[in-house]
Amino acid sequence: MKQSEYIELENRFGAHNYKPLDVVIEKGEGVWVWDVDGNRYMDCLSAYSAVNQGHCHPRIKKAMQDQMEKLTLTSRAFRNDQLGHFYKELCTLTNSHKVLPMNSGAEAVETAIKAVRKWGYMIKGVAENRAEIIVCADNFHGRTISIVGFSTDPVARRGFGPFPSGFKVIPFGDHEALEKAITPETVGFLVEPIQGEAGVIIPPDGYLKKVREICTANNVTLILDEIQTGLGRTGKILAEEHEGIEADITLIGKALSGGFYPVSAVLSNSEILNVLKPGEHGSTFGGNPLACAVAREALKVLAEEELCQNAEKMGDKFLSGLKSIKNDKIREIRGRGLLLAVEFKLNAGGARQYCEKLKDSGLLCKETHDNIIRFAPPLVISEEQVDWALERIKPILSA
Ligand code: IF1
Repeated sequence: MKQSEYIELENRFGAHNYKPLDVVIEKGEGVWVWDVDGNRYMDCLSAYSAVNQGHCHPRIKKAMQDQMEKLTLTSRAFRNDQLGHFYKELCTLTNSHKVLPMNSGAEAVETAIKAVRKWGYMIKGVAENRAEIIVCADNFHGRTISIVGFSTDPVARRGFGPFPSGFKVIPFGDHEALEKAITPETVGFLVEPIQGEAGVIIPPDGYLKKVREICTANNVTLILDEIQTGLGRTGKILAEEHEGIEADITLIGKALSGGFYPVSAVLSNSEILNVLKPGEHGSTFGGNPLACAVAREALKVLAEEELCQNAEKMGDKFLSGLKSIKNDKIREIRGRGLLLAVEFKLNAGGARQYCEKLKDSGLLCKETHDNIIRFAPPLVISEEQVDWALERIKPILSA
């Protein structure tokens, strides 16, 4: 079948809630993917940071195959032999006390919202139905009704109301705004350490440290959404480590399975997660043995292949390569680890045209907003592969 026929098929029978680049991928390995015509591309998006370990990592594949031969799903009505090991290994790696397993990132965010509200009523002593959660402008935390309800992106929200109340929006990167917004009814502050969808927006140095202090001083839980920034992407297991802080609740997903399966988790301490009692929260697939086996191996691969270290090293190299590009149309080039972005000026005619050209030269990239290109290859990328990418990116982005 021709690429155009695959595309026609999708367009005819599928909902049109995406506008993908017209490349039909059928195979992936490491940083590479191949389309149905056999053309090879370097994946510079990593499924939005879900394939940090590289496509079809052989060890994760083996773990998944082995587990699926034995047992895939029990539901949480019964116990399974993978769950406890998964909890313990995840807690050890992330320095957490307790885990609540879910599937998608949005579900982890929803879970955190439920947990901090309950904590607010049971422990902090907020009056019933008064709990308030502070979030940031230009946030991206997922697509459910309550999450899009506190989005500031009109496209994400428009036409989907009414939304749950109890959220207050402040600017990102402004700790004074947080201090001012907190009231006795504030139970949590939900924030991304680096805003991904907003265009890889890195807050001022010291922001998270200040935020940590303010939350502690006011008995407000700090909820870090590390679904995109976590698990090695920025050069650390969690991006919070860059400022030497610890969130009260950390959300991870995406690369927790290396892209094999939807696995997410809420990481927290006992005081917060113990407020959820039997029957108050759950998920048919959350914590299933297949998910646990896959995630356990995905975490081992991150640690044993030293992918944080590689992300830091290759990220520095990639960033300095990008920074050598001279083009008046570029506004800023920024990044941390292998989460990088080139932002064009608003009058540059958009980033999509560059993504199309990059695709034709063998790199798959995605614009975010109209004028920003994100570069986020799998963390297994080698020095030669970074050079390969830069050789192609430089002439295209210089033009
Ligand atoms: C889509 C963006 C990335 C996330 C953070 C929670 C979630 C995400 C920080 C929800 C998901 C994805 C979803 C994807 C696009 C994408 C994305 F461009 F929109 F922002 F990664 F950069 N918190 N991000 O980034 O996780 O429920 O999807 O598992 O197409 O919506 P999910």
